[in-house]
Amino acid sequence: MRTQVAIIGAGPAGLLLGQLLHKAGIDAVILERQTADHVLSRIRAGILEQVCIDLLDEAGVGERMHREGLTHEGFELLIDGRRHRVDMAALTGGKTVMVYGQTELTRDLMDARAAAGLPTVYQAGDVAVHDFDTAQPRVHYTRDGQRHEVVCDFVAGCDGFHGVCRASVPRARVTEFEKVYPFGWLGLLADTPPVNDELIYVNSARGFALCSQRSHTRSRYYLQVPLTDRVDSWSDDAFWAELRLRLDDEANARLVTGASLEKSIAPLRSFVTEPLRFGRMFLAGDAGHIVPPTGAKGLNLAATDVKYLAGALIEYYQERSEAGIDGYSARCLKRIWRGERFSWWFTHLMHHFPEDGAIGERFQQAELDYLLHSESGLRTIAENYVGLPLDFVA
Ligand code: RFL
Ligand code: PHB
Repeated sequence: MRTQVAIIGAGPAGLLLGQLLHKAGIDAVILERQTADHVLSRIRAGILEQVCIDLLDEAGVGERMHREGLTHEGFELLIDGRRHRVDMAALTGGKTVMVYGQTELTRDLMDARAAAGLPTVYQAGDVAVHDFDTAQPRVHYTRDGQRHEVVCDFVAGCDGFHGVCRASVPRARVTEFEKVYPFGWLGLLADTPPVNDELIYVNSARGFALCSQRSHTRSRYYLQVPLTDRVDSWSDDAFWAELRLRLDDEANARLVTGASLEKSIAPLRSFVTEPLRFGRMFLAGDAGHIVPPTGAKGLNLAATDVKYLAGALIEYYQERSEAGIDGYSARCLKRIWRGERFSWWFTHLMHHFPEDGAIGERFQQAELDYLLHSESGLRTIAENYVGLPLDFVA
């Protein structure tokens, strides 16, 4: 098979790239290791920045998102039993975020791709990328016991943190920056009305918790748990009981519990690969970088990588200019590091780090005390949360 761009991975990054390239008349094939149902069963992000919303509109898949997504103008911080509202809109000149699950966004992209008759190979096994330093990269995969080859101009590595693209680059050509946090997030999804109209980020004596949502009838909650905890040892009842201990009276009075639709533990990690381009192969989204989910940045950073990559490839095909692809890595990394810094900092502010000792706890309390009583402090949180501008002056 011959195509212009071979996209590895049908997560949000790969599917969005496929859609933007299609709109520009550029051919792409997507190779995905899992089934479509498996991709849709992974419950992940829930908050979209305006940049991401605009991009989905540009890709022509924003209709259901605007109909069903919930616009949020603020969120709450529950610190030591007291609520503090971060009025994002007031602090950022009217910016907001949207609650719309990654699953829904992925489904919209999959539907648009199917409706346009664009090729996606699900259950593509043993994907291997070759010759990405030449003008004609090749990708091999197996399907139903048969080996296939895709010959292309470019490879887009949208295959997530455990993907094959980054792993195919000789070690000497990559620098990886990594921090693994000493706890995970236990998440629970339930068809119960959310406990609050807005999200509540909780720093309690028993650790972090988050009250999030997918709609007016579906809630998503998270608890900070030790890395040694196993999801099987957390019954639904145990989850709700622990959540109650981390919430305030007002939230407990409104909390509606119910059977979980999904429950999983995600480890927390900060990770960046430099560079993001290797000859004619590019990394985008989780394939190149991971953030802890506290700042809700993972999916949004993936979307901006894709915006830059689509722009660079369109410039290459339409104007025969390599400027965009040459600048891709540096341009993305500048934004990625800002998202990484915020996610790391906000994670530090909101979680328990027992190994930092009593002095670490006092520093955290003092920092929260400063931020929550300073308009500049609150604006710093709000500005980062709604998403920093796309390009910064060097
Ligand atoms: P994805 O979504 O991981 O998609 C990558 C796709 O590539 C496929 N793949 C391969 N295909 C072919 N051959 C191979 N060898 C392949 N290896 C992998 C995979 O099956 C998959 O379908 O990456 P993408 O598209 O870059 O999207 C990024 C987002 O998914 C991610 O940033 C966020 O979901 C991160 N994240 C969260 N972000 C938030 O903002 N809020 C959250 O609450 C939140 N929760 C999460 C998360 C990420 C998690 N992971 C990755 C473990 C919870 C979890 C559990
Ligand atoms: C979610 O709804 O899954 C969610 C929301 C905000 C975060 C992380 C996860 O910071």
